Amino acid sequence: MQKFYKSSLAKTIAASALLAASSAANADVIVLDFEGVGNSAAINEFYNGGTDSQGNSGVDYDISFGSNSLGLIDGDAGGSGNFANEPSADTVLFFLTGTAILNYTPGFDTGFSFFYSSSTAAQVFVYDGLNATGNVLATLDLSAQFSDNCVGDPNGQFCNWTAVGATFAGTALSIDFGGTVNQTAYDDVTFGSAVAGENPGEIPEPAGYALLALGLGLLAKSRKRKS
Ligand SMILES: [Ca+2]
Ligand SMILES: [Ca+2]
Ligand SMILES: [Ca+2]
Repeated sequence: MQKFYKSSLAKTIAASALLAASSAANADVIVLDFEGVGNSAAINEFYNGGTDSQGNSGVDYDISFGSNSLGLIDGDAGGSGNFANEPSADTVLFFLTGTAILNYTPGFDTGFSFFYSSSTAAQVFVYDGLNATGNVLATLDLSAQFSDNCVGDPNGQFCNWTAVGATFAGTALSIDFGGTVNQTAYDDVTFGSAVAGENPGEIPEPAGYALLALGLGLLAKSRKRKS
């Protein structure tokens, strides 16, 4: 959390870091963290200017989810999810029944990526047509890794999350998460980059730390001068 008190120096640093980040990053990268989607709610038009099945709405990215795509909140946060250590707490994407297809009507290019936790090996396909039609532009391979080397937070059996991504040529219009129904959860689903969770709107940590160190250095100097 941000502290209530913030010096003007910190504000200037934050503003310049944000400027540097936005000019360097691809503006077309979109990361869906599913925060704000209701527990067991069909995501529907949550990211398309509408709402999920419980009336919640998110940023309008023109991304429409099929009615089988559900939001799931961690049991430790009051939901019914059996997971832990999710990359963005406390909500993830999963599919309970049927086909698991996502349409992105404006299309996206360059790459696709996400974090997943799965109890089965599976494949996710990126298509250049809507509703999983046309050519397969990329295939992402998932392995059964859900409980490898991890514990709950404090509860949750699906506690291991792995980033997976692929680059491709052309324009993608849909994703087929088929074959992973009720076995796999997803978070920080990323369009336009093969690096999951890469968000051009976030201030990069290394720059923040470097500037913080600079600030501390100045503070130390001024203290020396006084003594
Ligand atoms: Ca948990
Ligand atoms: Ca959690
Ligand atoms: Ca999340």
